[in-house]
Amino acid sequence: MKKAFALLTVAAVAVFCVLSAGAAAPAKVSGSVRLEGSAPKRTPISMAKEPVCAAKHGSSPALSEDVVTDSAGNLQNVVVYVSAGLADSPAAPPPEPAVITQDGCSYKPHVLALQRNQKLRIVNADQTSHNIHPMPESNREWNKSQPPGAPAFEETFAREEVGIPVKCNVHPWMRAYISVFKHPYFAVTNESGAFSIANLPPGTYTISAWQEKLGTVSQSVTVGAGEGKTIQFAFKARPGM
Ligand SMILES: [Cu+2]
Repeated sequence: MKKAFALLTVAAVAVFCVLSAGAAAPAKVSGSVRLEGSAPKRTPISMAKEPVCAAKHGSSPALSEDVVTDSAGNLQNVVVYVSAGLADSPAAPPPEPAVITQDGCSYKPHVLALQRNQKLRIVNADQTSHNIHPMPESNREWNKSQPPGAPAFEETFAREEVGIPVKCNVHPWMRAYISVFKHPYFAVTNESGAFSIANLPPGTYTISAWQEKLGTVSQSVTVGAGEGKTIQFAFKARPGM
């Protein structure tokens, strides 16, 4: 009888260990975003008014970045993020800053995502002055001038907000978009339109994809412990976009 009880205890502990290990195993949602229909042609940006930037681009001028696809129609610069389904527990921002660089009178990256209160480091790599000016709806608006050779500076955004437009008060063609999240479950699609959101707690989520010209599309996905799911998003090309 004692032996049987001991065996039962061992079995119970084993089951508990397996269950708790399973519950702790994070899930992953990855996939890609594409544009259905023909992508608009990217147009060259004239930087004649800023010769140091024009010279940086040489014989291949910078191209418009509002819709960027590869030859298969995969969309770059789409922000993919969990928009519903997470427990509302605040996530501490990562210690390393996100970085945006003004280089050749373009913002690199063109689309950036970070956590609220995570530092955003702003770098001027050009031999000219820039004036970075985010235009948020629910965060604090600011704009700062950065002469050539000036040190990088840091700013933060306190509230969740998707697609904050950023302009340069000196160079009207410069445009970037910053998205701020209260959790770490977001990604920006790469040149192949791919994204990956890892370390998700198992659950059912609404995943949204935001593109500056095309808006937002969403879908629901359920991931179990340790599970990886692949999902696809598609935007439809509109005439004259
Ligand atoms: Cu500028």
